[in-house]
Amino acid sequence: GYQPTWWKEAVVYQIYPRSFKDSNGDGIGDIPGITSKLDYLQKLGVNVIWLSPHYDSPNADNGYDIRDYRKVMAEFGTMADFDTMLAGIKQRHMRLIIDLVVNHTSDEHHWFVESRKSKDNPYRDYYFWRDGKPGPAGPDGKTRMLPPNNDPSFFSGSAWQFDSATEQYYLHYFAVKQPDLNWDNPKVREEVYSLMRFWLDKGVDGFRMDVIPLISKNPAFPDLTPDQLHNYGNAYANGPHMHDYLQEMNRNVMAKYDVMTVGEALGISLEQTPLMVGENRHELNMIFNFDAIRSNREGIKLKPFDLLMLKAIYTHHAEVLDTHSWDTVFLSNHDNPRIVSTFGDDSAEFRVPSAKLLATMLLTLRGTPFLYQGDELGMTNYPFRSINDFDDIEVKNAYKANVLTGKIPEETFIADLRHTSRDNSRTPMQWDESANGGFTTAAKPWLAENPNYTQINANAEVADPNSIYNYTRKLIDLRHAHQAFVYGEYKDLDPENKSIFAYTRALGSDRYLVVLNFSSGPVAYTLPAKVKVDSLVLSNLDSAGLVTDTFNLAGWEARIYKLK
Ligand code: ISL
Ligand code: CA
Repeated sequence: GYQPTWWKEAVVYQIYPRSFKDSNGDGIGDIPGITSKLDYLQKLGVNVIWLSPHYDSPNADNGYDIRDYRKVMAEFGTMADFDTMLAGIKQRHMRLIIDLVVNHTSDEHHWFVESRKSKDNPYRDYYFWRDGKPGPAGPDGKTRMLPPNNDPSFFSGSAWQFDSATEQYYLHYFAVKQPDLNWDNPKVREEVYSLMRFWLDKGVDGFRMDVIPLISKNPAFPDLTPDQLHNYGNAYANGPHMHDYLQEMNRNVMAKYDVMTVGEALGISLEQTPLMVGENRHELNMIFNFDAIRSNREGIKLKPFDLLMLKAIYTHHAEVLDTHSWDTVFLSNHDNPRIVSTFGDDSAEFRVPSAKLLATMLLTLRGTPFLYQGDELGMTNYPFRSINDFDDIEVKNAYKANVLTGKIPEETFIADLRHTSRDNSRTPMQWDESANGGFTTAAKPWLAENPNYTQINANAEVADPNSIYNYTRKLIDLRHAHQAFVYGEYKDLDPENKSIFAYTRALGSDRYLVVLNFSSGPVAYTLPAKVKVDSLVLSNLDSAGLVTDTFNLAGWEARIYKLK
């Protein structure tokens, strides 16, 4: 049997604070801006807000580089603003989870400022410092230093940075300004548990844990093999003490509060997942597995979407993760392009139905659904034209490493990033038809608003009963009204069908059928004989009171039926 829990029944909405709502006209989204939109979120019906980092940061990676874990980023407001927001969230019966970024800090965090000063500084072992390797001699006959090993950084180049103060290298899996913390040092772990308690004692309801599988490293730092270099994320994840540290964290922190935790499980396979989220493991409640969201990606290139592969992934999830190891469902976040542009069809004809179809799927599959800000409006990718249109450090570094060195032609690079850049989902929220989409009164927001805000915006959609926003609201209501969508068994009715995704969710006698046409053309779909439809519950087109065994589905049509 299953254990009913609030975080299993919740619908989560991710806010990227920099891009949500600017309250003071400086062009940057902020916490009072979020507070001013809580009614909007409550009306949508979401239960939990996941807030991307709101901490003091020099913003090398938009807040994923934290300088002070106990301070609010000045651009976002004050601690009083945070408290007001949290109170507003609770008043509306919603909850808040915050981003826990503790694989690394900013190089401006005082731990690192101390650590880099000298080899015997008390904070030296908070990070990984290693001697370089002597390399071949240069033209002057002097030996050149090489990094301690061949680990690459996710943001291009070596994961080791030479620091002249002590003539050693420090480890940074991400930007040079994001040194990795040494979790083998018990003092580091105590610091992390203590800052977690600081926020939990304020009343936050849990954490989304950034790249949490990377926290445990092999201190010998052997070179990666050529095979490992192809997928270094996997090589970095799942280190020797990862489970020990998560269990210790759980015992010391989570076990003492009623909280939810979701780990960003970079490098963790589905087969390894039950070890992190199994009820009896006492580690995390759920994780983000990237198989689905990256099913049509190869590096910075978008591959053609393959429905058969996506269905196989969800079925595989249902097989591996039972009710004792909970799952998440998501196809977008701040690291990925817009859902409708990537998995749907953002053309004028199909943007609305395909965005609704994707929402139908996310909110009726097994696992806690995570919606990303703006997806409830069907916001689309941005028409990037040149490197100057981008902000993201990942793009800027990759441009230097690949375009400026002649490895990738400029046009190819920009054309690929137009489809896959993280900045696609970081353009500001489109609130209304006024200048800059009502996001800011500044002349220029920190990242340009998508010019389609005049057509696509919250103001218009809240007022339109047939909008993506109001359809998403109905879906959330439906999920909340019927536990079959939360706890029900999942079955794919036709895994080999290349355009239709048809599945049932069943809890006892409460049984539903979801039929999704993942193509732009009409498709006739005949139900298996044993599936008997009772009545239509919801559809994204006004197709259909029709109840027969063969459905004639229009392009991107989605229907939910009650079964007999
Ligand atoms: O988005 C990616 C590549 O386009 C991933 O490699 C991403 O960097 C990875 O999923 C880790 O993401 C998290 O940690 C990063 C931060 O930049 C991301 O925003 C965050 O979600 C470092 O903190
Ligand atoms: Ca602001």
